[in-house]
Amino acid sequence: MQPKRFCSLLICLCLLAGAPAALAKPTHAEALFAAHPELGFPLTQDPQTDPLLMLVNRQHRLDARFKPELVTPKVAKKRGADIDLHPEAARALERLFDAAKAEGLSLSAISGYRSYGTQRTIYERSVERNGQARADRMSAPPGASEHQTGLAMDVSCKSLDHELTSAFSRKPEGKWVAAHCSEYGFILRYRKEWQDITGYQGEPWHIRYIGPQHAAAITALDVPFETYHAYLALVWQQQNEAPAVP
Ligand code: DAL
Ligand code: ZN
Repeated sequence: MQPKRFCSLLICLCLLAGAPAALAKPTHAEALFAAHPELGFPLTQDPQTDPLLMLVNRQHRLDARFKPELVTPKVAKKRGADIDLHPEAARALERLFDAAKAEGLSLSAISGYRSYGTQRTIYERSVERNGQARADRMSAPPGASEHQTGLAMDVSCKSLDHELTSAFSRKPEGKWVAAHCSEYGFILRYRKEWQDITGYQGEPWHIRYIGPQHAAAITALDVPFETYHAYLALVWQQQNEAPAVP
């Protein structure tokens, strides 16, 4: 290449590397923020440090020693299941199970808090049984599971013999959970249409507590938690921007 053309190419590349945000494609969160600059309620805490909004996935992992405060919710469960949860999530789960019961539905709790070590065992077994690629679509490596936060619960029902299967989404219990869990502060964390973002195939049984206000907002926006979390950072930034000096 002629030196002159090479220089022009170099200048172009440099300009692109330092391109202003306007040239870059907006992220989903930025587009969401442009369409919905108001959340509808004020954020009282920085979403990045709010313990109930903790984002845990492969990119945001927990330390092996992380262990939340835990209590055992008083709900129906599979025999022998470990269903401890963070206290606020546990109370909310009790309300959710009571409401389902009042509708004649029989939910069962299958798996709540899991330590780093327990998650490692589950993940390694899944890799052995299913191979790396398949295991990675179903199971989180240690440190990357929401179950370590104490804010996630896997739920099933009697008629499925308490199994965690995609058939749950077609059962009255699964439909009810999908339609009503946000009223109790939970979200369906892994919808199958979001697998490119969450990394996991659909899990209609995995619910995550984030509190009723955020659960209502994210449900209305119909986005995965990864996107909502990034969106909240933009809302927080706007909320805390100093007002312009006249
Ligand atoms: N099955 C979910 C992704 C977990 O292992 O936490
Ligand atoms: Zn789960």
